[in-house]
Amino acid sequence: IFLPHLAASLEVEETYIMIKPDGVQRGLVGEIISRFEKKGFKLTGLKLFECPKELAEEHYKDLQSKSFFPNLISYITSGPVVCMAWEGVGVVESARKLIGATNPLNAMPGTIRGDLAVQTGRNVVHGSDSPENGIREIALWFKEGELCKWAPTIDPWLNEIN
Ligand code: IDP
Ligand code: MG
Repeated sequence: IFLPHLAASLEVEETYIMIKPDGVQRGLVGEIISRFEKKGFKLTGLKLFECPKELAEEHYKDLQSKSFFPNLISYITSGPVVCMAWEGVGVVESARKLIGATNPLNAMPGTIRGDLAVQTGRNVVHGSDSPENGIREIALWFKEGELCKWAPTIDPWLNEIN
């Protein structure tokens, strides 16, 4: 049955997903991208990137006062990261669920961190925690022209309305 009231309430969001240096070094790039692809979200930005210290500090500015902040910045800048923008209905919350809890010890099996990581300080992937931060972080990590707004032909098989 077609339910227009449900479809109309669906809101497309965007989220910033980043494979951290440990994920790249461990050869998990394909595995991690695959999980978001298979779920049905739309990739709108993708690049391998060596993150400058200033950008890492800006990205994680809310954690500035934490004792682990210096270690977090050296971790994120220790090697190339994979920057991604993903779009979809409920993508921010959904991606957080796919990623799992911050501490891999608490991340459920089946999640990226639950399956692929051991320690909080080496938890392989980042995902925006709100739609507002999704927009903020994509603007921070991508330049104008690096994002690709496209219409996958499978859209009607994933969403009731496009
Ligand atoms: P999140 O990545 O699940 O959103 P946040 O609390 O936003 O978690 O922390 C950002 C990142 O900082 C974490 O993913 C992790 O890499 C690192 N981090 C957070 N808490 C700790 C800690 O207690 N020790 C070491 N690293 C931490
Ligand atoms: Mg966070």
